[in-house]
Amino acid sequence: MTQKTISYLVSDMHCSSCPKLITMDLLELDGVTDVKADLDSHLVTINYNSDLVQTDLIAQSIKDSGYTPKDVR
Ligand SMILES: [Cu+2]
Repeated sequence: MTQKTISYLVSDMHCSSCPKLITMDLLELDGVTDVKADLDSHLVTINYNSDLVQTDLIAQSIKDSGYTPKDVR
C-alpha cells in the first residue's frame, strides 16, 4: 500500500457547501483515505492509496462535482 498526497487549487469553490460536496464525492472513490478542502485557501488536499486510485480519477471526481481542479506544484 502506497499512501500519497496531492493538492489541487479549486478556485471556483465559492461557499461553505462547495468543500463539503467535493469532499463527499472524493471519499466515495476507492482508495481515497482523507480529504481536506479549505474554502479560504481554495486548496483541496487528498490522501490516497496509489495502488487503488490514480490522480486522473481524483481530478475527474472534482470535475464531476462541478469544479475546476488546477495542479499545485
Ligand atoms: Cu458553494
